Amino acid sequence: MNTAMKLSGFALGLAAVFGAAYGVGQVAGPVTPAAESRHDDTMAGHGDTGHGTEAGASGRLPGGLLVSDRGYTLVPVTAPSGEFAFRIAGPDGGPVTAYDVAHDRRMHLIVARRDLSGFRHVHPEQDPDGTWRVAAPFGGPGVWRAFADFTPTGGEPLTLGVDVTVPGALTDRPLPPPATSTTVDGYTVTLAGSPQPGRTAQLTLTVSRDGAPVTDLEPYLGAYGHLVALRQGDLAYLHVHPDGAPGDGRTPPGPAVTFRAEVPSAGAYRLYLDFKHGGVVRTAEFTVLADAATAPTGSPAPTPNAPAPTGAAEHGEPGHGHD
Ligand SMILES: [Cu+2]
Repeated sequence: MNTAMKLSGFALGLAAVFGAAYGVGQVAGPVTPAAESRHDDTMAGHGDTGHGTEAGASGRLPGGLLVSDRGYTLVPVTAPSGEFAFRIAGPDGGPVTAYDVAHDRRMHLIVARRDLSGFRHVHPEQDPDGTWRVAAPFGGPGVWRAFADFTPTGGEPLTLGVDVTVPGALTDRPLPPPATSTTVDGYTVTLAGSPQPGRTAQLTLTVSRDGAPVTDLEPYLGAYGHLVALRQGDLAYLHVHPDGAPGDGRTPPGPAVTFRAEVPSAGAYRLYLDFKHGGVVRTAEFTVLADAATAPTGSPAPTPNAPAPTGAAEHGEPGHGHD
């Protein structure tokens, strides 16, 4: 199978899942509904017959909101101090031990603090009994959301989420304001495009260093970039992969990496781009507003559950863009 087609199809499939959830969000959440959004024909290619009927039939939520879905449950288990361990209980109640490889790994664990001020993407090791273990994935005290992103063999791709509290002094950090440029570790990453509720939007991230475009990005987990979006307020999870793949003969290794993403509602989202260069994986972060047309420029608060920040540069590290 053509890898590029497969990756593209995967990303579009995720977009379709978020689209399916959109109708649910309209009913359940304090979100701004987009007027009668319509799927384009790429969605039709996946057999989508319209988001209303699909949402009603599947009842699917965005990824990461559920600790148990379609018979699979994320179960944290007791672990030595600092380590995070969990297993996935399958439909028969026993631990799942067979997983498909997706993007080079059988298990992707993404952790983010509930205030979106910390993010890591790690790969746990599996014990023979099915328990997954990873050393110290959490970046400090607070309430963290742990997302297990995996495909059980014989099943569909799933993202389950669970809260994990790391004891210590808690500092709630406001979400940085929206920005289209950020820096991390001497790299500047710019964002073109903005997510649209209920519609597939193109997001292009361009990497430079010292003013020069980076044209030798390295493949990381089978792609030149991985983009995770988390919705402020409930951390609804979206993970998309770029158009094109390393070695497909048409995808240059930077400086631009293009994604197609569909978010389930208006609101504020934090985007995390993982990219690899010089043998090191770095994460560039952005705050973006979906449905920016209805939100005042510079305000990250288009919805009642998105409080305005009281200050900038609160995350205590370089790499966060601010206006
Ligand atoms: Cu991963």
